[in-house]
Amino acid sequence: MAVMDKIVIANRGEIALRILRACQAMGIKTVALHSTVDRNLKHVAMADESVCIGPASAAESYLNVPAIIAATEVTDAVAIHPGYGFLAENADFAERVEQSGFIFIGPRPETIRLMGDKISAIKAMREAGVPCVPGSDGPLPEDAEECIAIAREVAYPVIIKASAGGGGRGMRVVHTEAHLGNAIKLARQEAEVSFGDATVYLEKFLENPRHIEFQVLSDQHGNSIHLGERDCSTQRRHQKVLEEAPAPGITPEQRSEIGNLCVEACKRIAYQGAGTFEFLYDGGRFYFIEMNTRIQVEHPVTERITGVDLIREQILIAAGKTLTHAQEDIQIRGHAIECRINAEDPETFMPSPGLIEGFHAPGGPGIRMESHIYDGYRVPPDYDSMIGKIIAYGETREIAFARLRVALDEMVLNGIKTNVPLHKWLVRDRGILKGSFNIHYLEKRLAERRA
Ligand code: MV4
Repeated sequence: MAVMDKIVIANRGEIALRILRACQAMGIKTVALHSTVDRNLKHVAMADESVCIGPASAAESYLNVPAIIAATEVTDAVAIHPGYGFLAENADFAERVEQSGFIFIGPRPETIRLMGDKISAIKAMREAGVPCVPGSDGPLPEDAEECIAIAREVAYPVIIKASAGGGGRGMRVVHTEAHLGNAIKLARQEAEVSFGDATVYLEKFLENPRHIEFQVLSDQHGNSIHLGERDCSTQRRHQKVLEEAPAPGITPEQRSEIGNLCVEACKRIAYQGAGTFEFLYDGGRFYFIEMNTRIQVEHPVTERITGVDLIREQILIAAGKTLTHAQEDIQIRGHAIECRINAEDPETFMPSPGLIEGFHAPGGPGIRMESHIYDGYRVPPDYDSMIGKIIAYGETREIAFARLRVALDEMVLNGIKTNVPLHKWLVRDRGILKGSFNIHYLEKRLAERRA
């Protein structure tokens, strides 16, 4: 008997296919929900059932809560997997799923809500002993003088962030006291317009940090484990481009120190499911900034170096099973690097949807390609431009890069523009190969290339 009878996949593209494969391997029946333009998705063809839930516009399909609940009811499924993006971190959706009598494959709605509000997330983590960035430790007060005093205490430069924000939206850096008042005013206005919540907080601005995140799994019976970290510093405009695990230069001692703090925090808040603790890493120290309550795009690098199937674990946890692995079972072995393949112009980064006229996936030892594309598939213009990921593994970081270079050269993907040329350049870049980068590295190298 399977742990669940039937799961609805409320997502599209590569992650929908990834979830479908996990379900099939677990003997779970699948329902693919899709928009009108997504009838030709690979996982739709492979699923036991499929339901069209609306037009191309995500607001009317992948974000259409009544349509998703109705489709789950008519297909008699027991659970909904939200994937990433869309409704994955929407607490109201998770609540509606539960109220309708279905299992939401993810954390409890209260946990999603707690972490969605960045001030409450930081407060919870600070109380749990997770190191955070020095800052206002709560919302900035209305009073200008009080704000000035807080910023002075923290010391410039500081950053103003929207509590309802995250992922880089609604932030303002302030270098001197003369600019503080105006920056707070503008940040509040932006936050109100973007999120309908003007609450902002302040942190010390770290100038050249790396972005390192820890993967956790936590079941409904008080068991939590961490699966080490990923370095996601190589990004452009808050879009990750290359991710790797483990993070270059992080020692086993640092890994278990921070990993164990994340585990303790999970136990304390009774976290359920897969999650990610995001840190900035600067001057040899970790500073918690946000928690993601979803499965992430870059989860395969962690899967590759730990041997854990994270989607399978998400489903088992949601079914009420205990974690498959104890912390002592988790060993980090080798190195994995992921590059995100986007349908976009490699120079301008403009989306480049259209017909894929020739596709040959790379392969060989240590190469995994996660993609829903196939010969004759048309990439629609309506959604995110990511069309797949190549994950390269090696016993060493050098071997992983060598295999990734071969895989990128080997892949054939014609008909549309992609960022593959950008990746071919990056995997030969001195700074990337040395592992000497931070969150600004890619944008600096792109500016140098233009000059
Ligand atoms: C910061 C920071 C520097 N200091 N917080 C951007 C995304 C959001 N998750 C948090 N972000 C940042 N927060 C302090 N106190 C710099 C960034 C940041 C960043 C962080 C991670 C990855 C890429 C980034 C790019 C620009 C700024």
